[in-house]
Amino acid sequence: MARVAIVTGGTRGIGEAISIALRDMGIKVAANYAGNEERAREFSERTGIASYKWDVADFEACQEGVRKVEADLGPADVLVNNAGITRDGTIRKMDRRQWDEVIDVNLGGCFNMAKAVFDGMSARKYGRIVNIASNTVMAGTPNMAAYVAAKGGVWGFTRALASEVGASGITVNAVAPGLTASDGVLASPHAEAFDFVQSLQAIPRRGEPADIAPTVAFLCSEEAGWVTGQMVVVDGGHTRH
Ligand code: 4PL
Repeated sequence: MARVAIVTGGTRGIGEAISIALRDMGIKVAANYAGNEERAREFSERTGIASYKWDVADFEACQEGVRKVEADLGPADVLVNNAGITRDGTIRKMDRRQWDEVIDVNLGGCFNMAKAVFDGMSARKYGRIVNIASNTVMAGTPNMAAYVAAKGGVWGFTRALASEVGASGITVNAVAPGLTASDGVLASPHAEAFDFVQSLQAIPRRGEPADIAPTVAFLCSEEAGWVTGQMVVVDGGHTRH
């Protein structure tokens, strides 16, 4: 039986590349998205991958979304927590609402989705969970404190959860991309940072979503069963962790 994967934020950017990589491994993929229905429709038509709308920051919506995916495709074997947002600004400019939005999606979303799939994975004694972190945790990138804090939380959550669920046949790992030419980055002021960031990388070129997906795909594979609690940095050698 083909495995089933849920990729949050799976219709755009790094998530889109991950959805396609998992599909190409023979996995049945459900690509979650929160906002852009037009883009999700275009993605599904182009890739043959089903897309599902819910907000990962909403605990009940995650429960409902996973129920719907599992009714359509079968029990979830793989979860990629990729959905993420940022609200940038200095600490003086950042307000509490922006902080909460970023923490609720980037970190709360990982918790909500892990809760939604855990009972099923545990009952079947098999699961692969990959959380997308960021190399900003090592770089301490300024003017995005909420984002960096949330991604540091993702790293901690990954290690704690891995310890809890290893005996249930579930691995939990994180992948930390560097600055990547995703839809989100290209639509933001971070698109101006490529030249500077490239000058810090061992490999001096722009990171693309397709550079990130293969590492995620490996950690989602059955063969990766002895790797858990880890964070793999995939950033062209920008940071060395
Ligand atoms: C190096 O994850 O990893 C900017 C924006 N610069 O979101 C990121 C770097 C950004 C990053 C990121």
